[in-house]
Amino acid sequence: MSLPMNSPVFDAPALRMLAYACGIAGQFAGSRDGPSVFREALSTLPALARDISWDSWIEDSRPFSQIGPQEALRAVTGLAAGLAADARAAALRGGFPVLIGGDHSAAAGYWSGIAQAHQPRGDIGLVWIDAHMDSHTPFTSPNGYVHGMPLAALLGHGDPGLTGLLSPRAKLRPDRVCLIGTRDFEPEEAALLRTLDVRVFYMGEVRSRGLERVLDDALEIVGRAPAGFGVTLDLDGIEPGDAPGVSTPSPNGLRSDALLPGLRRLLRDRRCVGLEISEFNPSEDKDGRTLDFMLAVVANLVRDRAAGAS
Ligand SMILES: [Mn+2]
Repeated sequence: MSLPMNSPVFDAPALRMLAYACGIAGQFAGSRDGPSVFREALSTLPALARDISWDSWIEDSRPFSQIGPQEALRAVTGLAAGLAADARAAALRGGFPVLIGGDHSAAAGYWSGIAQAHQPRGDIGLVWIDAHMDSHTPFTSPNGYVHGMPLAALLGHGDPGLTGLLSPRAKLRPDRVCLIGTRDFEPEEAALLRTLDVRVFYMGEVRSRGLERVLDDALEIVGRAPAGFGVTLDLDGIEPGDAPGVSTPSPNGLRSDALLPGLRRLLRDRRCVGLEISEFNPSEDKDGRTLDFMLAVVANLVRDRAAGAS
């Protein structure tokens, strides 16, 4: 590890937070409020707030009603460029970068930035936890929503504005990526991932083998990447009863009581270089269940990173 994460000379905060306060890529205004609701809740927990700095706040405030897919793609591309630059800067500054979204189009900018920060050591891997594949291109998408495209873009497929963030190269290698909890997708996306030979741990496999075994295999895949690996959590990957605060819920998902220790295992791995939590829509959250889950993930992360740094 050449990063200063564990170096005593750096006085970096344990976590560097980035916000993507946008819902435009999925046309759900509620997900735009996700980062501010999360930040507000975090600020009431001083034990955590001390170890956290907010480095970047990407916000989109335009009205949703008249925006078509083409205009949304242009807008998202501009926001993603800013996010990519900020994510790269946060990763290079030291401290563990965490993105809070916002719709999942955040992934294109965030992981492009993280990948470019680590590029001198080679590729990064990525664990993609999500009900969906997010592997459409503008040619295959049935509705043109950009939040259904970020994984394809990171693999080098799609609109050049998204595939070419910071660098024209593909940001992820298919053999160092895997999806977990997949259950809701279109055939064109499955076809792209099959062609690229990306490993997909469908929800059926998670249920039959158990999340622990699946994570063993996932770590084997993403652990091949020489520059470490990231974790992207689309909250709709979780069973809607456990995390209702999302825009596109999908039944029969990952149970939060198993996912919380599973995520902790991934995130405390010394090779882990970043976390993204996306699609938090507070207007759909019941009893703050989704917010509580996010806070628990971040609390574990702060504890584990602070312990690792001392
Ligand atoms: Mn997603």
